[in-house]
Amino acid sequence: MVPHRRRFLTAAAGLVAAAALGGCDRLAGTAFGRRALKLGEDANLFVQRLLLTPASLAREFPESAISAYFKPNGTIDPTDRDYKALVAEGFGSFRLELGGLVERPLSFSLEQLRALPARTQITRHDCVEGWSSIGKWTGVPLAELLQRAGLKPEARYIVFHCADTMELAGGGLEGGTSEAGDDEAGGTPIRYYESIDLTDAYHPQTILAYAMNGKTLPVEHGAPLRLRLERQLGYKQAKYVMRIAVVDSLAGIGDGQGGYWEDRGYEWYAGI
Ligand SMILES: Nc1nc2c(c(=O)[nH]1)N[C@H]1C(S)=C(S)[C@@H](COP(=O)(O)O)O[C@H]1N2
Ligand SMILES: [Mo]
Repeated sequence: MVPHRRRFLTAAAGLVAAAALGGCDRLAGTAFGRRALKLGEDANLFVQRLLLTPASLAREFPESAISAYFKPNGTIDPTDRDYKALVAEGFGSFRLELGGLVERPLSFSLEQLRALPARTQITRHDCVEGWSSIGKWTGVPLAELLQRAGLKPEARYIVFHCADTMELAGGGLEGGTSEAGDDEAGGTPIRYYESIDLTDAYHPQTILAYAMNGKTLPVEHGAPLRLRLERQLGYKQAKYVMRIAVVDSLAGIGDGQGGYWEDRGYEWYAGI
């Protein structure tokens, strides 16, 4: 412990000196510099581990606790033309888009998502309306996707853009794009959206689920992909997720409160 600590302090002092002398390129070019940079990586890992302590996991249940009936809620059958086309072809051409403040914008087919490391969890869903259901969810941890895309330093929030129109904005300046919605007349479709911070984004139980109770996720529960975020209320669990955007502020999303329901008065942090 003690020698390790001394090495740390020596390396840290040296790091400052070397950085002052010639910047990171020169630092990385030396054996000493490589050691110092490696130390930074270890520190990042340490902070991640701290954030991911098992004590902060939401409760998980045995198979026997799974609800015989899991109530579908909110949108249960999107009428949006683009979404219906995806349903009709079994989501074969579905791509999840991941962009915004990332080093590498990515897009994933369902097949690609299913090939990534998966997590299964049996958890209780609590809706703000006062009902609960227990379900088994399987999906890819959001952290896996974010790691592949690489967050830029300014990244603060993850925004989920969904396929389902909740209402039509009263024929604003942007005009009704007829290909976007199901309703032919007036208004820009306002589709469901949600957001979380990076702590929740990297939480091990934060997954994009493509299966429920061991079967392909059904349309009423958010096919082909829905968020599971087990330490928060039901409305945070975005269904029909099409696009994920990494942002530095929620100000430009909807009316600025971070979600469809948040913009209508619900709490942004809906901890249970
Ligand atoms: N895209 C989308 N996601 C949504 C909603 C919605 O209407 N549209 N409703 C939310 C609410 S209030 C709840 S309780 C859950 C319901 O999920 P379930 O249908 O699987 O029970 O989805 C949440 N996610
Ligand atoms: Mo809900």
